[in-house]
Order: sequence, then structure tokens, then C-alpha cells
Amino acid sequence: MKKSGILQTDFFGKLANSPLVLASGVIDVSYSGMLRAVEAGCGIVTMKSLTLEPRKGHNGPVVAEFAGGFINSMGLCNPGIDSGLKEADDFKNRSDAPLIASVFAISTDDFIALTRKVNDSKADAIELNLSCPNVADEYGIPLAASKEKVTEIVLEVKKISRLPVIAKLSPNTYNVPEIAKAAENAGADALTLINTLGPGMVINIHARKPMILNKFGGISGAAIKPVALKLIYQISKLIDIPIIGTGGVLNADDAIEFLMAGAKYVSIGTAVYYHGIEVFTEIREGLINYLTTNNLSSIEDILPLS
Ligand code: RRO
Repeated sequence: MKKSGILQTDFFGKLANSPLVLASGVIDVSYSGMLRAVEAGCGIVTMKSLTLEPRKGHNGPVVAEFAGGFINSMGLCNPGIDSGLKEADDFKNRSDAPLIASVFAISTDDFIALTRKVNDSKADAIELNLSCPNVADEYGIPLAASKEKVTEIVLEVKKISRLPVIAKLSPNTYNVPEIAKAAENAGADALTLINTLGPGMVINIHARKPMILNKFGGISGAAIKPVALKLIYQISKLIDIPIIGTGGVLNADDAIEFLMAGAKYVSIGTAVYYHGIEVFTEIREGLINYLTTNNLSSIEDILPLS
């Protein structure tokens, strides 16, 4: 990893070595996976969304590749909040990189219980996953589809959280900007935009069956990048809180597009499946080259489009 300060950025008063974020759900159940991401050049890590109780998730295959990216229906597999936060603390005992604890629930009370646990951990921020597209059979449509629910949950969590609160929203509704504004009005400190698109479906024509056992799943990768960019651009004009942009970032040029759309941080998930964890090194070096070539002295000099 090249040593350079020009990518350093602030994350709620903590120093991040780059604006690159490890997306939730990618090699982030254990502290060692998150450490590897940071060693490769990632500045901030997000953990897999944690629920109050452990969850096995859906039966496999849960992930498949198609021309535009990936389809997944992991089904919220996670070790539960208590074990998950032990990994968070193990990570923080070994690294200064900011860590975002992602949590998932369907009721305000459960979000409050999860927040109390995160308060007692070494995490640097809490992300409310209001937008998993893969558990509608169990829980109904994601909370992020409702302005009222987003408002209530963010308001209540903000009352008790000692950490910055990030709301992760869904692209799968027409009024995302309105919901984003509601999250900010309720006190959210940042937004993560966007969770996976869909659900969608990919079929194996030889086996005559869907590529994943759950049939439908969230779509990530190159196919969703224009949707993410459009929402980030539109929403960044409406709100004053920072945006963690995510959705199809595969290389440094993509990351620069996200910064130009108005994101402050750029989160990377699917690219790790294609290129391994070294993708953070590649993107980091690509960003440094872009800054140097354009005579810019800091990542914050990549300004959003008007
Ligand atoms: O675990 C999943 O199936 C999953 C989650 Br929690 C999420 O937020 N987004 C996604 O695409 N998959």
C-alpha cells in the first residue's frame, strides 16, 4: 500500500486513511477480514448487518454472477449482535480505522436494543440497515420504503445513540429523495446510498432453474451504478449530511464518479468478489494518480458536480 496523506479524510472526528469503505456483507464477519481490507487501503470498514439473535441465512446457492454484476439472497446470515460486536472490538484493538456497526431489525424496540449494545462496543458509528431486499417473505417490505417508519426509527435511535447514526436506504421506491430528507430531519448523521436493487432474478437456462435457491435477490455491481449515481446526485443537493455512496464501484474511475455525484465516502463490495481484497490497493492508487495528474492536493478537492 502506497503511503500518502492526500487520501486521508475525516470520519466524524476520526481519521480515515482513505474515503474507501468496505461495504456491509463482504469479508466483514470476522476482525481478520476487516484488517485485511484496511491493510489493502480501505479507510473505513462496515460489518455485516447484525441482528439481535444469530441467523443462519438462506440456503445456497445464495450468490450468482451475471453479465451486469451479482445477485444475492444471503438472507441476513450473521452471528448475532453479541458475537458480532466481539469481532468489532477485536478489530478496534488492532486498528485505528473507523468501524461502522451495521444493524438490522424490524421494530423500533429492537433497533433500540441493538443500539444500546453498539453503544457499549468500540464501534465508531452505527448504520441502520433499513433496506435489506431479501427478507420480505419474513418481515414484509423494507422499512426504507416508508417515510414514517424511517423517521420514527432514526428519531428513537438518535435519542440514545452515543455514536453517529447512519441510515442505509433502498433504491427500490420512487420517493427515495423524500425519504432521505426525512432521515436527515429525524437526526441521521449520514446516509448510505444505496442497498442492492430489486429484488431481481437470474435464470440458468441449462438447469431450467433460478441461479439462486431463493429465486429472487438483490442486484449489485455495474448494472446498478447509474441508479446509485443518480440518487446520490439528487439527494446530495437536498441534504447537508454526508453520503456513503455505494453500488457498482469497480475501479478508481467509478469511485471518482461517486465523489463527483456528491458522495463523501465510497463503499465497495461486489468488486471484492471480482478482484479480491487488493481492489482497495488498486482503487487507492488510481485515486492518487488522478489527484496528482490534476494537480489536486486532497481527495476533498474532487468537487461534486453543480
Ligand atoms: O443478507 C442479505 O441477504 C443482504 C442484506 Br442484509 C442487505 O442489506 N442487502 C443485500 O443485498 N443482501
